[in-house]
Amino acid sequence: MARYTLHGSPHSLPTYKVALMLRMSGQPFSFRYVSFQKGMHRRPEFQALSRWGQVPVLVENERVYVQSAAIVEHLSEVLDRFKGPDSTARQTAREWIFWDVDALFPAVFGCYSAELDRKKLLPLNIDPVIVAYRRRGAETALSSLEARLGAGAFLCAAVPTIADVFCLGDIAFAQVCGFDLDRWPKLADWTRRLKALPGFVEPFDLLAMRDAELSLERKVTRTARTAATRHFSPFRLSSAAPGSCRSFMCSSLDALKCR
Ligand SMILES: N[C@@H](CCC(=O)N[C@@H](CS)C(=O)NCC(=O)O)C(=O)O
Repeated sequence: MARYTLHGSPHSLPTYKVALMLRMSGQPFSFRYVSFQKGMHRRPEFQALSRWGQVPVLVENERVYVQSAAIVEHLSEVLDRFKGPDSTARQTAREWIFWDVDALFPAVFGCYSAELDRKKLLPLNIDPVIVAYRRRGAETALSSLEARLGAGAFLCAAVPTIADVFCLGDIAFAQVCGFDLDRWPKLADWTRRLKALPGFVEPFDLLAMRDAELSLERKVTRTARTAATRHFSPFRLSSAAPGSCRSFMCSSLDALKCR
């Protein structure tokens, strides 16, 4: 049986999507926390692992996989989960995932960093005009999802596919950002049904800012929530070296002082 190790951060939406796919597929895995603040993603051992120096990275036995969308599609094949009933559903799922990477993820990600700023967990000082602009962008993406959801159905078929799992990862973070899904009734219903599936766990109940072994038996809820909250709430801010990271998330997270 294959052994899986996921390298990433609980604040990384793409990391959560891969963790969710593993979890909802009933696949145990090891989590290795990559601390941006400690510059772990710049260390030679991580750079050797990750072609673009980004999380998530999934190691399956000895082989390394990067890019959350490609990882989730690979997991679907090897674990034989959420594949879709036929080639049409599989192609549609691929199209939804590309849409997510293109539209939903950047929109929600922009709101999540603004949310960290609002909670004074990051010294970003984002202009309220920019925050409103980002929230409008996310609302557009959520409305787009709403418009294409049929009553009772999943995105590509009568059964959930990787497209549902992948988009759900971003929707869970949209809720963390305070979006009330009741404004989008079909989206709210779709989210409820997906979250009721075996293995679903909310972002900070699934991953915390520490290494972990996630087995099927593990009671993640209380233990991980406690750990995540402990690390999440009392973040102290420290100055990040400006421009030291290639991505906004990276530079944002670099500003966190994690204990
Ligand atoms: N397209 C990538 C995006 C991954 C990504 O943006 N990762 C961020 C954290 S959420 C990262 O590692 N940033 C560090 C950097 O770019 O230096 C995926 O879906 O895996």
